[in-house]
Amino acid sequence: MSISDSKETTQRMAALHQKFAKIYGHQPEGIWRAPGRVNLIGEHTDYNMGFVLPFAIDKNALVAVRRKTQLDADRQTLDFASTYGSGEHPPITSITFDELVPRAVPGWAAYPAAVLWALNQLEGVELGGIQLLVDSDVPVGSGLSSSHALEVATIVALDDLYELGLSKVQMAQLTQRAENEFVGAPTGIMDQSASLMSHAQHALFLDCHSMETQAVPLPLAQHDAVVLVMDTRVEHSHVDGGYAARRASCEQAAAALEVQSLREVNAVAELEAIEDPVAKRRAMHIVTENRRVLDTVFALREGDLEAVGKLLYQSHESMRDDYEISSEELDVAVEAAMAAGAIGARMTGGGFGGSAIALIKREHIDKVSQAVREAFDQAGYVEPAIFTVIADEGAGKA
Ligand code: GAF
Repeated sequence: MSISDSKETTQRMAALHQKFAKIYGHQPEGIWRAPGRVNLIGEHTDYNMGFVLPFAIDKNALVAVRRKTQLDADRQTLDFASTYGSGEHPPITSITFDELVPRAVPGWAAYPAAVLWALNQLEGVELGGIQLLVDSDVPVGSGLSSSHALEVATIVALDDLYELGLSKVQMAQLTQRAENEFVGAPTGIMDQSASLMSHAQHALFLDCHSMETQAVPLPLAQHDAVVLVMDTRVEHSHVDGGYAARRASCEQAAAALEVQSLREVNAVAELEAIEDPVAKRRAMHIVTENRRVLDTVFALREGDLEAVGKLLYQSHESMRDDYEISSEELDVAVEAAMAAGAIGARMTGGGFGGSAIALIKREHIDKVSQAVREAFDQAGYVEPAIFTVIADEGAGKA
């Protein structure tokens, strides 16, 4: 069973239906669901055309949508509302298609708006006004891809309602365009792909160059193991400079090596030709991380969780030392989890805050959680949010 069938989701859906009717005075035409993700390994490799290995988690965005009709007075406006922290009467953000301009929509509404904008760029597609209500339990700013969940829920809803017949790859590419051009975050294609293409109890092995995927079984139950998320509650954002700077360094390194992307570099020795020491270190992470993804897929297929754990920790070291995207809080979480017996641990997602993950034995959940909480307390950090996640099914009609 996946979370989409769970009692909790059914209850959330019923509440969303009711709230939609209350806010907009109509029933929604349907509710669509898109999960957040954890990236097991393969960080910042997506925009280098490399390999990633994320999985969708049992936390998701739900989007209730209704297309406006001739009978709606303001039938050309796009109305967005969210249940998030809004009490009984959430405010409605209304914009016209004329106002649907890159970087012009503030706050969370930028994400569904970005998707409408991206779809409208397609030849032959002309969307009308809609009413949309969002409910999400993917923690915001925690590196678990809350914004992509929202974009993906919106695109699967609109694809269904307008019978656009988009493939999952097209939807991933369109949401990437939405994020890059409309929201202004220069992100890759991993997060939306994970939300769209994942399968329950599997990780998604994605080649970001060919967009080929393989579902890799996660042998967690066999080993009585779980994935623990340690959200540092230090919010991160990809619109800020750090992410773009890493991307620019990778492009600089690729140019120095005269290759299209760092994906084409197979051996670390080839990096000697890069003169700039920072670009060289960044490229070192990408080249070694691509290799670690392939090795992790192999180890998962062999059922060798110890080997997976080692690769996760090596990935963390590489992000801390070569890519320099970790933070003190993430390092403390990872070290405390490892010292308390984790099989492996690493920061996950874009970095500069957000979450780390630990691969642990189920019997160690309390011990590891407690150790991380104590380490945060001693360091004077805010209390982390710690919870286990399961690998869930990708987006669809709820
Ligand atoms: C963020 C981005 F959105 C992804 O595209 C990816 O680059 C990730 O950071 C790092 O692996 O989540």
